[in-house]
Amino acid sequence: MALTNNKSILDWIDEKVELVKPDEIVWIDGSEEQLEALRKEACETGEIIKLNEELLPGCYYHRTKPNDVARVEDRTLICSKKEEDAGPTNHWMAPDKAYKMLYDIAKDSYKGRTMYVIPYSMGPVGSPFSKVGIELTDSIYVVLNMAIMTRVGKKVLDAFGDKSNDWVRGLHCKCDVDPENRWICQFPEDNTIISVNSAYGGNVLLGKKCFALRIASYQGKNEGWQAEHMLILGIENPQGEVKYICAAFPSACGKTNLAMLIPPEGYRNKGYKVWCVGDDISWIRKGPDGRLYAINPENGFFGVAPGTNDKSNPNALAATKKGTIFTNVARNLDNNTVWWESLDKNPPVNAEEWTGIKTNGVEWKAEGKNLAHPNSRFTAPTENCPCLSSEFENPQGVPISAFVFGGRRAKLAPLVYQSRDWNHGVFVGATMASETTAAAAGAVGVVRRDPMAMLPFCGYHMADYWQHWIDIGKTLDPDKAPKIFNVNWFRKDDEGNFLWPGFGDNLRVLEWIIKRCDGEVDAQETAIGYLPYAKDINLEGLEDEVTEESLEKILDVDKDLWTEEAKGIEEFFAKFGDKVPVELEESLATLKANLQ
Ligand code: GTP
Ligand code: SPV
Ligand code: MN
Repeated sequence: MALTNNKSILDWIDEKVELVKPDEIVWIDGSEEQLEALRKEACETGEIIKLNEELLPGCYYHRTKPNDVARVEDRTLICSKKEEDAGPTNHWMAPDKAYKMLYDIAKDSYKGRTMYVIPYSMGPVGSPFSKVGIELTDSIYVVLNMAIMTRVGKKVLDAFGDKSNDWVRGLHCKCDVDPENRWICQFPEDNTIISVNSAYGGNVLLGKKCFALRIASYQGKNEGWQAEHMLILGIENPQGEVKYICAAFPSACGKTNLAMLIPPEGYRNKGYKVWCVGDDISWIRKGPDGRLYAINPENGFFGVAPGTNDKSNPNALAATKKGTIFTNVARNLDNNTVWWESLDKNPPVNAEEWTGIKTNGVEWKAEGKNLAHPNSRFTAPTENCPCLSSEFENPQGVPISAFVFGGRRAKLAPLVYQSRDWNHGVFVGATMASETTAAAAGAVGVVRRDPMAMLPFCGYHMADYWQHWIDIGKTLDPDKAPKIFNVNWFRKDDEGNFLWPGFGDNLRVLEWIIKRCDGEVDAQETAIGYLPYAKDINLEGLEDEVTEESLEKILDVDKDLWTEEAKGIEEFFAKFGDKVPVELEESLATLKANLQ
């Protein structure tokens, strides 16, 4: 039975029912009984496997098709009416043509299947930041993931009432998971998303990248707020004051890890604490006091499994110990638990690797093969996270002191630097580059520009998005505007070893950032912005790993490399013609002049 009388919602569902022809329609009410029944059903069909109830209570295992393990950027389309509105960095298709193509694929595709209607809220139900979506799907796996990643059920519809337009339509059709007919389409002007022939996370959990970034970035431009690919963390100092930072790093470049970091021992002893508000997406708007406030619109973590262990990210690991769905990791058949690369040094002997091949994990690894897919993921409820911020549910969000941009760059980008002002900070974000990762299909390790870590997620013209950043800055009192920084945890020496220990030790850099925000530490002015004096990064307890000399190496500005970089930025900007905001052109001119 329908869970709402909202006519715009019911009409749209009727239309889609007519198109895909499900045998049955089930509304997701958000109750534990209903979810439990769906888990049972999915276990019976083999869609998911129940894991060891003693060791991993309420946890399940799922495997996608091997051709369907990551986002597909060249099949992700922005279907604005005008091609120009999608801009040169998005793939575009005219809405009429896209609807026709998608409807041809979707037609009758639910025959013999059930349509699940998922009402969900991005953001706490009833928060002024929050937005509602309806996802139709024929996959129980998608329902169970959405129930972790978002707030779902009748409460969402009750709070929404009979408003007619401000909700996002989402249709997901698993079809045959055919990569040749896979399309992830956003229609920003219609508040609509259609995703066909995939069952992988970012392609099908429509509340996440499709809505909370692509559609929401467009909404934010029109409504005066921002949707960003940013984590949110709070740093509590020994006096008990908490300062919040939002940080944008491209996919699989360390957001989840930074958001949940455990302070180094010396900091813990002094009383420092880190609180996680979000690990992937921020919705940001100006508060009544003129500062920017951010919420995490999600309710779960869809985190990268490989590399997560009790040293690198104990908080994320703890979050996966109950009520979690694991996708494309390996399964230990001796005790029916999960394993992935670098979880520990003991790959299971009796294992099933991520595609389901039975193997001796020890030998598999010895042959240099991975047991888990490099983009294997866990879907864990935020409430499981030991360091979840008490402000996580705050409908007003948290005040932001600093924005941090960063990426994976073996060379060039120093450990940290600060922009000269807001507009220069927008330039720093707009010109970020990073090595590609397994989070998207395609080559890994290739440096590409990824402005604000939004290259795959901006729902409109990238240069208009930069202009939106510039315009937001104009509305902020400079004293209240977040300060903008850039970091790089991934500098390598010529042998390919990381030059910075990363993970918990990144707090040492965040401490400098907070001190800069509070005007408590000097910095050296360089061609690219303000860099720390090596003495101002606290290395206490790190003496074996980093010396002041080696730190100076990753705090350098190599003029030749940066001159090359400025050329690369110029070429990049050329793609956008005269739409590049004049403020960014000015920053480029200043950079070039500074490097002379
Ligand atoms: P998405 O969920 O794809 O948006 O990614 P994310 O930005 O949340 O990335 P995540 O924190 O999951 O990190 C991805 C990979 O980077 C993992 O394998 C981590 O182990 C590794 N990583 C994270 N932080 C650091 C760091 O400070 N130093 C180094 N060397 N590796 C790191
Ligand atoms: C990313 O790729 O940035 C992710 C995972 O956070 S996904 O939801 O698949 O987009
Ligand atoms: Mn992400």
